[in-house]
Amino acid sequence: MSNLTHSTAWQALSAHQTVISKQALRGMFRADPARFDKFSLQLEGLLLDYSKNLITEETLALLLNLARQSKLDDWIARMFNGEKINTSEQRAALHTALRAPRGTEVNVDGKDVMPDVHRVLDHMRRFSDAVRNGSLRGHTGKPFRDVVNIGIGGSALGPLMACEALKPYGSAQLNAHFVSNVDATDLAETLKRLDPETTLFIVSSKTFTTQETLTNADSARAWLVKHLGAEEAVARHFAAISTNLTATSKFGINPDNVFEFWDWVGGRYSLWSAIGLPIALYIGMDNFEQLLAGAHAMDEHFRETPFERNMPVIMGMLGIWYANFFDADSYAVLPYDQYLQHFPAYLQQLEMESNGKRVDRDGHETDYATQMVIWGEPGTNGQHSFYQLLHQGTRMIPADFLAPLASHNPMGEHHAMLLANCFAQTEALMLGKTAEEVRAELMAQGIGDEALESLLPYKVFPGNRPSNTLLFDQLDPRTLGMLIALYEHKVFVQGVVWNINSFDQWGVEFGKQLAGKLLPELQGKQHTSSHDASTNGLINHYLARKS
Ligand code: G6Q
Repeated sequence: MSNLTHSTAWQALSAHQTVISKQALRGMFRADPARFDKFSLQLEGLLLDYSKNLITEETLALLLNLARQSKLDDWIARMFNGEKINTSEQRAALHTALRAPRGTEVNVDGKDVMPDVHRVLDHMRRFSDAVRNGSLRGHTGKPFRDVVNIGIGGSALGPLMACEALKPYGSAQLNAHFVSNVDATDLAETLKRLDPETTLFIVSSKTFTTQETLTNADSARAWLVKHLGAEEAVARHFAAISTNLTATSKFGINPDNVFEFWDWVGGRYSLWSAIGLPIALYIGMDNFEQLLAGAHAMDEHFRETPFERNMPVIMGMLGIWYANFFDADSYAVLPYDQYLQHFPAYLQQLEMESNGKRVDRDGHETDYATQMVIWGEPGTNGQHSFYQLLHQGTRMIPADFLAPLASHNPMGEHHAMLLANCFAQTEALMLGKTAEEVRAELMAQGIGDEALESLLPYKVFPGNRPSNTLLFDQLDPRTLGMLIALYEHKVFVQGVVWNINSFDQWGVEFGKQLAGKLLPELQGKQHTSSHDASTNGLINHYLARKS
């Protein structure tokens, strides 16, 4: 048994689970009319209602004991202070510094990183203003109309999600596009719609060695040069964001268009850095700074607030409750906001790449579960497909429901309907429908005894299915910043309790090596026998069909 599962706090939760699992949320609400007030929190315009969880005040106290036992407060201080908490890569994890206000001091290796952070933000402002006001133009003198971000994973998902989420703040003159996949279809379908004279490419890559990104960037450059008939056009139509300035200059990017960031910014935590340039171009730098300010407000909340009222701590510990004491293995994120359509995909990377690990900080395999599978789709669409399983499947799937109180697109009764669906779903998941209720319903419909009894089991809903609801006034840049930072810190809390390093990603690095190794075999003609039978079979089938 590991120290964690052996610990008093863990054992107390285990014992408590057997008590709670016999109780029903219905009853808990009936017994305590103040449950919403007890189990909800507010930060500015963001409300977290966590009352529809399988918890009592005692549960919460026990969960927070576990957080304390894990020395969460020390870890929070270590992260914010720039300690090298990403031990397997010997790096700090300082995304919080990227959104700290001017005048703050944050040291890494004895050097204050904040002047560099603000130097790059100033550069982003100059560049995005110039592109947006048309003073920076393409090779033929036309203003830019389309920005294509070429990047993958952490160098794409954040900006893609944020540009979609903040569309109401987006420029009418400038469109943002995202090309990630090495499948040429991604680039080809994007370029089909674009005019090379008015297209700006941003090559986003922390390492500037990622196969997909460099391949797409080469092909985009060839397209541009072919259509504009001049190699010099590249200097005006390409910008780069990277920690690897040698590689960007080798690619031929004009140094004035290179935006730097640093190894203490993890890919999936990088949208606050220069990686956010497509966001700044699309919504303007003032709005981008609002996004940073929202995240900073959440940072301050996370750092300063006692655990009992700390949103990321509460959300993180509830996740631990279900993953480790109820054996939940997946978690749904269900935004009732079309603009948040990419939010579940963004969180998939943030959560699963950070905490999808089975070896703890001491190098031992864990004897407890870690990250749950994260998935989701915007409501109400999901209600017409997978919600069936949420209501009546055999698994417990905790869920976060997110919704704005006001729509950017007020139209008839749409928004009231949207919210009615959101609230009705969490209520139904919690309450379920008992056999008595179903019987009464069927009798009222005049269904005869025999038919009624045979139909009854299918119409019963067990309920007791937990959810959080996050409500916010409207999805604006500041609120989005708060939301993203809330989930970043929730992930951190869980990583601390699970005693894992949330900031490395050896599984992703492994994938990068593998593709490079196999490529020459597909490019050649030689029959292969160096792999397992399945892989040999697939390669040889491809080679035979190719020729
Ligand atoms: C993020 C991961 C990964 C990374 C991509 C792109 O945390 O490390 O998703 O962002 O593999 O890497 P580059 O930015 O180096 O191209």
